[in-house]
Amino acid sequence: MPATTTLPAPDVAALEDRAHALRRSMMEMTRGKGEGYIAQGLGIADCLAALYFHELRYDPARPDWPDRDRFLLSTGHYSIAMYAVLAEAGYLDPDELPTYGLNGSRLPMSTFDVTPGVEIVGGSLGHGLGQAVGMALGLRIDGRDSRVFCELSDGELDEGSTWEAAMGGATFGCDNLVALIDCNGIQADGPVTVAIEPVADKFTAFGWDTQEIDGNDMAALVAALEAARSRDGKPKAIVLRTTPGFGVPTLMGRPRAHFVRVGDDEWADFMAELEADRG
Ligand SMILES: Cc1ncc(C[n+]2csc(CCOP(=O)(O)OP(=O)(O)O)c2C)c(N)n1
Repeated sequence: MPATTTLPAPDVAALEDRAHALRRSMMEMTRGKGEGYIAQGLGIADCLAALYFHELRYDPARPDWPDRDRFLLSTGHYSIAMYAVLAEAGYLDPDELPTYGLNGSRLPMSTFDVTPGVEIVGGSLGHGLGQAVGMALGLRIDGRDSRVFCELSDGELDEGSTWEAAMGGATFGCDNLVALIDCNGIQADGPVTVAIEPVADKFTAFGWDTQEIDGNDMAALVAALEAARSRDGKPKAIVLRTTPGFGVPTLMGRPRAHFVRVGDDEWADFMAELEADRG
C-alpha cells in the first residue's frame, strides 16, 4: 500500500480569500495615512496568507510559545503587510490597525519589537537572514522541531551580509530554515539595477534547495511551501516573483511604487479595482 500524507489538502480558494482580506486591510491602513509602503505589501499578501493559514505553527494567545515557528520579516518597511496578517491571525485586534504609523502606536511604519507576533526589529536592511540562521541553529541546539521562515527582498541581495548568512545557513545544514525572497523588481529609486540575477542559481550554488515561483499564484505558493518541508540537511530558498501593487491595476502600473501616496480622489477607484479583481 503506498504511503499517504496525513496533511490536510490545501484550500487554495480559501487562502486566496485570506490574501484578499489582507489587501483590503492594507488599503484601509493606507487610506487612513494617505501614504505608505502599500505596493510591496499588496505584492507579498499571497505569501503571507499561505504562510499563516497553511504552513506556520503558532498560537496568537501565546506569542512567545517556545515551540512556535518563527516568521522573520527582514524588510521592516513591509510592516503594513505584517500588521494585516497579524490581525487576521488573531495576534492583533483589527480595531488597532488604524493607528498604523501614528505616534505612540504599537504599529510603527517600520517593524519594532513592541508588536505581538513581530520577532525582530526591522528597518536596517540586510540583517534578517543572518538572524534567521542564528535562530534556526538555536532551535536545533535546543532540540526543538520549530522552523524559521525569513522574508527578505531583492534589495537585500545587494548586501554582503545576506550572502554571508546564505553561506552560514548551508554550512550549518539549517534544513529548518526557509528563506522567502521577494523579488518584486523594485528598490527605493525604481527598478533593481544591481546584477543580482540569476537569484535562484546563486542560492543553489550557495548550497540551498531552491525553488522559483510566481509569488502571486496561491497554488504555486502552497506547493513550494510543502516541498520546503523536507529535512535533507539543506536550507530552503523560495524565490518569489511578485508584482508590486498586485490586485490594484493602477498601482501595478506605477513606475515608482516603493512609497505610494494615495490621494482622497484616488481612493474610491483603487478600492473598486481591488474588489473588481476578486469578481
Ligand atoms: C541598510 C539599509 N540601507 C538603506 C536603507 C533605506 N531603504 C529603505 S527601503 C529601501 C529599498 C530597498 O529595496 P527593497 O528592499 O527591494 O524594497 P522594495 O522597494 O521592494 O520595497 C532602502 C534602500 C535601509 N532601510 N537599510
